Amino acid sequence: MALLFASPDDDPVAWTRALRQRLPDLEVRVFPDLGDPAAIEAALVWLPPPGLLASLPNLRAIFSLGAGVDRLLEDPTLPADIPLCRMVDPSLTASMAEFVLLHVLRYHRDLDLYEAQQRRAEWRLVLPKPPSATVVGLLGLGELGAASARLLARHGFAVRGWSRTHKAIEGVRCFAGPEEFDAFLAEVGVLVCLLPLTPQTRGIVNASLFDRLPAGARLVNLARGAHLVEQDLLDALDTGRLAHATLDVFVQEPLPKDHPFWRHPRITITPHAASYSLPESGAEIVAENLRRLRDGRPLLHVVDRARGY
Ligand code: OXD
Repeated sequence: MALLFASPDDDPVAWTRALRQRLPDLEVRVFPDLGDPAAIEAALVWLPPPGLLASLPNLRAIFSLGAGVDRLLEDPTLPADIPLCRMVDPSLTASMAEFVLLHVLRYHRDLDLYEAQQRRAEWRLVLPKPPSATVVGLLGLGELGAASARLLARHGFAVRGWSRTHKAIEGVRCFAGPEEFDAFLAEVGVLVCLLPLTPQTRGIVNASLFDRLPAGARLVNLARGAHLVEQDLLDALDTGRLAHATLDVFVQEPLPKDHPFWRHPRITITPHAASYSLPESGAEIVAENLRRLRDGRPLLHVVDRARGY
């Protein structure tokens, strides 16, 4: 069986090696060297050029290298009848939870304030408080949100989570649906967005959400840029409704050089760096799905296209 690997961000050599260690008969073709497209039965992709997957006449499965599949689903030529699988990989989940903890700790220990004070050469101590005094709210309790919530709870933070349907996670106060949205937000000091991007969640991080948070809350968006209404964030930071924001994802990536976020004193930017899948563990998941594809067994982590994740 031939698999097409296409990603501008992942190492094709490491992935090919890791896949072939598990499936020695697998032929891996690395975009743009497709060879005969008719021989390709599976594709492992991140941000493939629109139309690429539709050009493979015998494709039987699409595996995403990322947890989020919104960009794939936005391609109008994406073959409708071929299973699309999300990446659910322990290394991706662990690196996301680690990044969430990093930023929550940073806000909890007021490093954003100290960085601002440093710019003014100002020496002023903010008395530390215990983690239980910081309420962290996770928007999204899927694979990544739930793992992050558990890690935060283990560190002693007061953790709340909000999702479309009810979840039960030990140590986490779980809220669900539009009717519990206000109650979820009411006491959140650090809001972390880890939602999938769907028509329902696009623009969900907006002025009306900020108004429901306690004044001076901090925001961490690690999901997708389109969850956030950019001008609403700038306004909320200007009025002090929000104290600070950390953004890893943007509507346009790379973030254009003249974008106001770059130079804003109360925004921290990272270049879509929160989480990544290591070939050694991610390849295990893909290899298992390739075995299942070969044997005609049900694939793992198939996206519900109507739901969008
Ligand atoms: C993902 C991402 O979807 O890195 O995994 O954004």
